[in-house]
Amino acid sequence: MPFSTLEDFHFSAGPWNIHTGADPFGPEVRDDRDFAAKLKMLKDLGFDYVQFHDDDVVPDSASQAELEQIAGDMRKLLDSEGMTAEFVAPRIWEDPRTIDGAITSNDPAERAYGIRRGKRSVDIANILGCDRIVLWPAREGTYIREAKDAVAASQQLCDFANALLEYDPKIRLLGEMKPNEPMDLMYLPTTGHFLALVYKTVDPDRVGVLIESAHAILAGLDPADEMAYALWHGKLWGVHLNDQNGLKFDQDKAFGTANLRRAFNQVDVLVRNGYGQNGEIIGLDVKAMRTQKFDRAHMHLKNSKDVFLALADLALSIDRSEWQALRDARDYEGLDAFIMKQLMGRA
Ligand code: XUL
Ligand code: MN
Repeated sequence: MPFSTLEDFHFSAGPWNIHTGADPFGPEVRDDRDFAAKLKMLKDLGFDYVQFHDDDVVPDSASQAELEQIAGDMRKLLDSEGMTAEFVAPRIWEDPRTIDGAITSNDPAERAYGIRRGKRSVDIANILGCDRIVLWPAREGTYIREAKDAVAASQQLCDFANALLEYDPKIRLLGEMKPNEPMDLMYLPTTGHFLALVYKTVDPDRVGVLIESAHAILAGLDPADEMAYALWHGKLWGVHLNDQNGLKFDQDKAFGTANLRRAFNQVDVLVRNGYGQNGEIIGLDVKAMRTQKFDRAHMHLKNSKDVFLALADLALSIDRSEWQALRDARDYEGLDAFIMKQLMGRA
């Protein structure tokens, strides 16, 4: 696979990435914007794709007929702005029926609700014209290990994937794994766990992963190596680039702002492995600081995209023969200095 070019990269973000600044300890600090305003903002910033949760498009209370109508209207709005849906993710963590999980709840009626919600996301995706469903299994875990049977839970996660794959023969499912939040003990806490589950599903060819930088970092893993492993499986179908300052809450910092070198290594592995050439999108999952004023509370998106493009430019122009010569000589101190100079613009 040849290297990606800058033209291979298309960017996406979700409406939740332009937000009001509420956090678990305090209320909103900025006004909200309606979806159409967010869409225009994204377009102006050079984004061509939008990420959706199911209820960003259609409220869960809508009937099937209403779903078709509302999702159809959203499709028209996207078309009129020249935007495309990247994926739909069932928001299976806010409903009272999913307090104990939507997939691994001990109550079969709640598990049935989770599957119904997943199928509705497939219906919405079809109307929006995208074939990707992203699964972030937020409440699939426990606060105390004795609360659920972890072997049964593994099968329930596989059953959920199978239900969606069987519901629609074209849909693809992307697992987005996160180790630390909101549950204490999360099932399938890393990409590697989900990749092992992929091969137990009824159609492994239609199951892959979306890797979020911060989620890998929170698991104590290097996001570039996580991406490399998924690329080797041919299963890196989405990314959520962002950054994370140590083992804290999921910060969703702008890409590259906590650790530029770690960001470069993510971009480099994507560039070297032709990411984007089969329709994969550069997705961002970033949030403006709570302390940012309203009028420029979208600049974290632009900043992240600019950092990505600058690092992609570096990955495409860096002297790879010098890099290789340093590897061949096992001069890793020299390689360390070489990379640092590149990142500092002092090469
Ligand atoms: C949670 C997270 C989600 C998913 C989509 O940490 O990243 O927003 O990206 O459900
Ligand atoms: Mn994410």
